[in-house]
Amino acid sequence: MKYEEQIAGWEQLARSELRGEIEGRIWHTPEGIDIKPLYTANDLEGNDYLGSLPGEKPFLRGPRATMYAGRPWTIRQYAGFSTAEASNAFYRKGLAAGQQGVSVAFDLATHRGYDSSHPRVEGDVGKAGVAIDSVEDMKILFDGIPLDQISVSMTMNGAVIPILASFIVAGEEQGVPRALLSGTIQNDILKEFMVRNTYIYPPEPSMRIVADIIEYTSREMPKFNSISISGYHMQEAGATLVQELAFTLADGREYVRAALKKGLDVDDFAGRLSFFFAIGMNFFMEAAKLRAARLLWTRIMEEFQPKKSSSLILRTHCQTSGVSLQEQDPYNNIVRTAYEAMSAVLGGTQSLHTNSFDEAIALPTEFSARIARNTQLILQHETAVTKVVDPLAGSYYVESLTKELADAAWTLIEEVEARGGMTKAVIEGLPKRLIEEAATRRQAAIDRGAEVIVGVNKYRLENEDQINIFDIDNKAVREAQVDRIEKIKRQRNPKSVAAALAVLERTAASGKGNILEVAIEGARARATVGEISDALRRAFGEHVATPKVVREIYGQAYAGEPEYETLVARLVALTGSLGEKPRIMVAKLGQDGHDRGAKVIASAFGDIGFEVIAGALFQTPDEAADLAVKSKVHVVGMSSLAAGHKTLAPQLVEALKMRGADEIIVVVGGVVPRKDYEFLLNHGIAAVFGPGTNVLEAARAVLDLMEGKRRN
Ligand code: DCA
Repeated sequence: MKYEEQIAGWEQLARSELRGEIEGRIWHTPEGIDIKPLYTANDLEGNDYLGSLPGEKPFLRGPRATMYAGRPWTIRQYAGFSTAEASNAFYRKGLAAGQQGVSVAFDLATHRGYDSSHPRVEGDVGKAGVAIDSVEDMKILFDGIPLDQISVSMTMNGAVIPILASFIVAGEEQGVPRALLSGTIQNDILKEFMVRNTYIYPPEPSMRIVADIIEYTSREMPKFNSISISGYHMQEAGATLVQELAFTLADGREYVRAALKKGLDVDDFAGRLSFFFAIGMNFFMEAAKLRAARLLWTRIMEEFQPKKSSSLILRTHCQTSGVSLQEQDPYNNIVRTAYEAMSAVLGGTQSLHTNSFDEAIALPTEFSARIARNTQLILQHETAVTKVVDPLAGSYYVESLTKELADAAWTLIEEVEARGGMTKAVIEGLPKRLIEEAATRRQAAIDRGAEVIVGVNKYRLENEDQINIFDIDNKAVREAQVDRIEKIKRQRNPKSVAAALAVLERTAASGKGNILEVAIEGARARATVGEISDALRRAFGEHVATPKVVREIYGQAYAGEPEYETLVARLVALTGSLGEKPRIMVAKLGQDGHDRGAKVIASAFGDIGFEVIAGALFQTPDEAADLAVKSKVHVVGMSSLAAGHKTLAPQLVEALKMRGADEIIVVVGGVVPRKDYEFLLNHGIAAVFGPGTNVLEAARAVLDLMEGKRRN
């Protein structure tokens, strides 16, 4: 029998089993790729990418010939909290227990270039990462960790200059010359403007900083990866895998161009560009994504005509998905993370972070961090996945997916190109809008139950035991940091600090010279992270984003559904009795730039019928209260994802009171552990919406509160 006839026979069988059309079983993914129930050899027709080998162009099957059979991926757990001392102890324990590389999470004050003593960062110091104010903190952070043997990744973009400069000086003072430092600096500013928001300066000078770092590290630090071009945060913000793939690679292309513009030879730096992707729950598609990423990067790099084949290779770190973790029934997260880790490994990652099961709620405890690390150790040592290179190759499904993802991402990459490249597209806001639309669509699918999340919108437990979570005494950390800053300022030579900062400011303003090179002198003289950042602020100014909210995505997904229509009708009635639309302000306080949740809420509430005022990022409680009063809002919804809620929410309530606006209802949403609810409710917060809250339920609760107020 011919293969075609065999397939026709299968289709007949399938139709009788399904008692209907196979077409009804096609899964229309958010990527716009239709997944069929069966893939056959026919699906490989016209697929030009089959038959390549790992370690060879186009590197689809892996950047190395032997992959994990030669050396397994690096187990690199992202961590950091509280003080440098506390984080150092955590790293050393992790390394002793099998972790193979360090990955530093800095707190948001550091990210945004503020010293811990700055009044704007009171709620942020030491919370979602470690507080680093100077070389002295950096030396403590790596005390007893030999920087010539352990590679260190630092997730830093906004304050990348003072942090990398301090790291280089800390290495020197540890006896490791910069040429021997191995590791990676994230240094990927474009995605900050799109999704992550820990930028400081406007896009153009920010791109110069990226290029200066590539120039300096390619000349002085041959073992150091100058950038980690990151799609991770895009997927976390709601991007589809095609968007993540396309925008990340388009960012990469832009960075290469920025470096070439500095006069560098492509072969001098391309081999030290690295990438970073998220790995979510779509098991095969995620593995295919990494294969497609390598293929497309080779295609992009060939345009620049490098001579070395290493300049064509995409090497990547991956992290399991944070948004796939749930507060409800949290041990399920161990299972989710394990599947995601397996997918990353089958896709051929070079380095991997596995999330801890409690990370939807708080920072990992020692226990949850151990399980996360062991998830990788078990993969490396017990499952035998390291024995064979690219074991998914040849799978009809995975090869088709790889091609479909590559084709779809390429179309989007070319669209960005037609608009003049990624910097322009970012300034115009295209990627941000597309990602926010995708995020809102996905939230609607979850809220409607079209996408099942076990333990959240299906199979939910009636009673949940609370798990132990890790909390940080933010006040104590801040006091310790402030003491150390004061001590450094007493001991350093003020003249050399002032001179170094003046040179730095001039170098930045003039457009000539290398900013990192001169900043190293500042760090050596013990200028702080805040002072170095301020010198650059004086030269470059600061970036201020205007928040925009997408419309008619959430509402459309619910069109005609009774529970949605009932809510809309309640809104209409309340609008009638108020004589105006109910106004809600969505506020982001402190340095927390994670605004996916806030944007989705703003968008959905707008569709339901509220008038939504989107507050700017990084407001202080006083600034938010001013805006709320000026905008005459009925409700303020504060979104908190970086653990600042216990400090900032009560301050917001107080600030409203001081302005005689206690009638404004304040609700808090985001990553708030249950054990903090009572504290917040006792401090004037009317309701708390934790992770996994259905947006319609939140809207209903806000309406109840408003109607209750009106009845009283
Ligand atoms: N056979 C022989 N040598 C190998 C093999 C193999 N099969 N696989 C890897 N190696 C070598 C590499 O060549 C490399 O040496 P080199 O630096 O001298 O070239 C060394 O082993 C380390 O391997 P690599 O795959 O580069 O892994 P990492 O050092 O962990 O780097 C990378 C991974 C993605 C490039 C890096 O940018 C990184 O660690 N990123 C992490 C970013 C991060 O943590 N972000 C947090 C959010």
